[in-house]
Amino acid sequence: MIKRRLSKGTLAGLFAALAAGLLAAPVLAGSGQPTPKQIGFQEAVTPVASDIHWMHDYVNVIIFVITAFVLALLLYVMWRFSESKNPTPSRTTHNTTLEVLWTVIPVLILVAIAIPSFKLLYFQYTFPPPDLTIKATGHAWNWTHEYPDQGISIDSLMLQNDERQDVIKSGIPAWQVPRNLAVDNDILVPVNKVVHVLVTSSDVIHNWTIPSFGSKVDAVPGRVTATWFKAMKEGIYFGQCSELCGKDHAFMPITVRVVKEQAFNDWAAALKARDKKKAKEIIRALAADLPDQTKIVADTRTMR
Ligand SMILES: [Cu+2]
Repeated sequence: MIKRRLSKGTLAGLFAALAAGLLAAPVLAGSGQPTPKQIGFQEAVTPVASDIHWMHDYVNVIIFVITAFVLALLLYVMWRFSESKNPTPSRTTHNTTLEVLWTVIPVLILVAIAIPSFKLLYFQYTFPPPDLTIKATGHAWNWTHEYPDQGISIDSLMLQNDERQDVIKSGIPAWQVPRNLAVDNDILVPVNKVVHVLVTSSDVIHNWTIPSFGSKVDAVPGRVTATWFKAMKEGIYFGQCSELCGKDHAFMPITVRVVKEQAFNDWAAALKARDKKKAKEIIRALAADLPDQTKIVADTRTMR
């Protein structure tokens, strides 16, 4: 009797821990960059990322229910049909009702997953008309971002540790200069605008990725691939090359600042006029105004 109660208690504890992990996942993360003790995704700031997070949680619930059901069945079978409880096994080999059920129910579950999954896929690949187009070219090992309509081009290289210290000393808050993610030249995009990113490579296959935007697309030499995003929250968002490309694959990050349209226009105009100093000043002013995104956010999928 005591033994049975113990096993029930352990089981309940296990389920509780799993459920807690599942529910906690969307909340234990910051925005735009990884944060210590993070469990969930970085905050979604685009409709696509928001839908990806929803899809993840939805499928996770289904996985949890199926796993719990199969575990319960296994435990029941081990107990009910053990040799001591069931010395003469039944010789039944077919049960039509059961066979129909275990075929039809999984099919229905797959359909329930497929419908939102295809919807999401269509959403990701149906590009709304662009407000801004950027061409991102991966090199071994850095990124070039060109703004064809603004006539500007920006090379971004990862900051080494001593360079990071210099940037922090120049007035950029330390949380905006994370190790192995910060670059020397951030790129800017306007908030609430549709941005098309045309992605290619000058050498090997790289991948242009910003987790908070739900954007991830291969950069293939000789081809142009594309992604789009509509960032709905001002801030600084970091990404990395996400296709194994060689020895410095881990050291070619991407830094995107989402800013008000006026700030974007000023910055683009300054760069067009080759006034790098003014462009840096605009970024410094923006950086000072940002609330700390490494703080845990309450809901990571609010953008829709
Ligand atoms: Cu790469």
